[in-house]
Amino acid sequence: MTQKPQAKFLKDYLAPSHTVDTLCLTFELSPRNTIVTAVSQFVAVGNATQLILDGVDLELVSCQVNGEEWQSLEKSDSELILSNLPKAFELKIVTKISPQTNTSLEGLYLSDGAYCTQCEAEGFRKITYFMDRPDVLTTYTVTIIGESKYRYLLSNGNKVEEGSLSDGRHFAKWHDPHKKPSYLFALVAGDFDVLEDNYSTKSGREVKLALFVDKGNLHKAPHAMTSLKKAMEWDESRFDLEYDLDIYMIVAVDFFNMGAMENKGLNVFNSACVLASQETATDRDFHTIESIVGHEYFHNWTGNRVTCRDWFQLSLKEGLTVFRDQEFSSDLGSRGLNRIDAVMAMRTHQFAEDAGPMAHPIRPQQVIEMNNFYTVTVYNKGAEVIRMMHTLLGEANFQKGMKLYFERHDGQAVTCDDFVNAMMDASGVDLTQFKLWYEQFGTPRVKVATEYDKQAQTYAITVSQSHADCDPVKAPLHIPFKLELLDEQGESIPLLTKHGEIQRALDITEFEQRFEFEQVASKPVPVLLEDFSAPVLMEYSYSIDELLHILRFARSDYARWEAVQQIFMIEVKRAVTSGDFKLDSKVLDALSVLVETLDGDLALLAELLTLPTFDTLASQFEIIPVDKLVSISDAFEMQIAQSLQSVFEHAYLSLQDSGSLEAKDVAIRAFKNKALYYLAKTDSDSVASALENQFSSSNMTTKLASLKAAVAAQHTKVESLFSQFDSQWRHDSLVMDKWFALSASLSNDEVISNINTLYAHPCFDKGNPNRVRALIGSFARSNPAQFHRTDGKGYALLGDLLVELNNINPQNASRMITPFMSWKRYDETRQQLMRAQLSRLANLEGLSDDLYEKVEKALAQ
Ligand code: B3K
Ligand code: ZN
Repeated sequence: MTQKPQAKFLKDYLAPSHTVDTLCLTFELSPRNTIVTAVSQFVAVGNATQLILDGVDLELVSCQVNGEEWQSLEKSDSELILSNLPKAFELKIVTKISPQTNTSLEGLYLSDGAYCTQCEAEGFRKITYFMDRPDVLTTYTVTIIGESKYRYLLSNGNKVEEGSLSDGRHFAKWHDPHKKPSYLFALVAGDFDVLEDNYSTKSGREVKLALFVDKGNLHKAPHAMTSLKKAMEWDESRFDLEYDLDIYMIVAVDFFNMGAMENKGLNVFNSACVLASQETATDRDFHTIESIVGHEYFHNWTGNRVTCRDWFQLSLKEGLTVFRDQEFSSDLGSRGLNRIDAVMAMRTHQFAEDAGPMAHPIRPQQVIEMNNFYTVTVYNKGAEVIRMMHTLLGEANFQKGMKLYFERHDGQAVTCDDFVNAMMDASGVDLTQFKLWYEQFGTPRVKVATEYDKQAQTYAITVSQSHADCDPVKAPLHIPFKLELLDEQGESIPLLTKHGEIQRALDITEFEQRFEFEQVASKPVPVLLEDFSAPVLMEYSYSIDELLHILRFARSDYARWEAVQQIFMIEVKRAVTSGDFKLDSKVLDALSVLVETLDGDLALLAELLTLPTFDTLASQFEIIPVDKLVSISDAFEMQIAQSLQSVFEHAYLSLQDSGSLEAKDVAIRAFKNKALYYLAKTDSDSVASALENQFSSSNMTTKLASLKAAVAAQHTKVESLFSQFDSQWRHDSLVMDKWFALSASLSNDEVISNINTLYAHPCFDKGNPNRVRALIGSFARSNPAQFHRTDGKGYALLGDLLVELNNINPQNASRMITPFMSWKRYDETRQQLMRAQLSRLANLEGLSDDLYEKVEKALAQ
């Protein structure tokens, strides 16, 4: 019997037994027989005579210590243990690997014929035996030898040599002057089209920029290049951080498990996060690309120059870098819209993770498969934790903290505590209690009660925090609680207390705290937890009128959007209990006024007109009333469509974008597409031609919106639009992902057999994570009615796929299992059906560690 996978614990951390001075790697590339020679200089720390190296799926060819074939070695599936070693020695290890059969997309693999690597978190061990842990930093020199058809031979740092070999192959040698951990190593070999550019840093370093894309895709590269230059400039101006090598390369590949990877000087990107033209990509894609290019670039300091001591500290680099990319997007674009995006991710996905079997603190304490912890908790909640520090300290102190962090830790592998300590020491703000955010998991609840005293003209708010759904509960959390008080006219009331005016936020440090505001002339409407100033569930019973007041007057765009979301939530909950699916007419009137006046930012207006997603609504219920939620959302949307039909028609016809990517045009498109979405539901005569008209556009945002509207309205045009799209875009699989996603979200009974047919579509490939996510990910996520069918066919579809993916690509399988993780939140019938799929996986021969960890936790509930 094979042993069950074992968890690793943060508390067991031990510093490495050896340091490694330099590592010289030579790759002789061949699809099934790549030879990797690793020569490194080891020095024992203390008296260690034994060295444990990680290695998986490697064929050991030879192992020499100081030039001698080493006999004292033991080999297992995952380790090579060398004994009787001298204090300092040179180790030469030769291994053989097979990139072609590596479908896990981790280690060295082939993506459409090009060699590429993915080493984070623990993929370097699939390349050679090494101490594959982030606290072993060393200087890399890499020689790549390959056939001449692999025109570009790339690795980290600077190219120091290149040439031809007598057998017709060629080679390139790279040296990275910055010490780095193995997870940041990268190699790429292939033939590409290259977009080149330059950037001069503010201190005058000339940096060559190069973006490598598949042949024929050069016209889709400029946006990523522009984004990169914007990111470099922004990091200089906001964080005073400059780039530190002479070249920065980005390679786009089709087969990639995530969005992108920040390897030093050589980022590898999922082509979906690089390639964009207005014919093939939506405005949303353009935005995402800018933010991911920024994110990977920002890692150069927050992640690469200062890295993590161990993987439990992942949020040290990811939470901080997400915070930085969010700020980048907000400084360059709309702060309000970016905040809405961030909060949606938190409330829809992170709160669900916190409420499920995989709940973990932003610094997990135990892990079986590290790849399972690249989560919304570590990333997005991690970013919220950084944002709270930013709120508590203010921008100036926060920047002082960043500066001190780099002064202290540049070139080191450190912990989350080191980061918080730098913030604390630089600002003088005590963050001792705040550190609990790194330990506690679960979503805290914050209850608010208010009292107005007309005579005394005081307004008191009592804030209490509870942690019933969290673990471990030791003490109250330190919560920055932002708020605005609106008077009857919608003016902001100054927050005057006995101790002076509140500027930034209320400091909540106790289980219950009362604040009293003075000189409040009339009963205010409070905008509580403004800008989602802490990742908590806020409980306060607003009336619809108060929320409409906030919608009209709040200073924060986020708060206005949040007010509408709350209104929808209240209405949905009411409808679930009462069975009356009629939206309050006050709400329809208010929305109608917004559309009529087309007041303010149109992109925000489009968001204001969007109902919370199924998952967001579901998060409000202990047992999710699937069928009711689907019917209520449909009914509400239909009422909005019908009662706003004429204002939508008018707005739709009166607005025209000029086709650019300027914010103004993007906003017009967003709003018009929302209008079309609703108009399609009314099925008026003019709609069919509007749909066709938009569909014929060469702008993908406009075109796709028409297909989306037709799908949501189940319009008679759907079929013909689908087949036109297929024949137009079959040659471009990234565009076809949009088509796969929409095909899977069609809410009719044929969708499952349709998906089974689509598996055979020439563009589809189960080995490609983008395709799988587009088709099956969308089905499970955005087709609740069909995925949760009570005959279990939706669950079986996902279950079958997971069984296959377990062998092909465990990381992707593990990502795709998410919908099953919340099986306990459904009714008895659905619970049993989902449980059956989980048990089927639990009994699978050769279950990967990735799936094992999740399946076990799900079933243990
Ligand atoms: N650091 C990578 C993610 C690696 C995921 C490994 N399973 C991308 C990023 O967060 O920037
Ligand atoms: Zn990252």
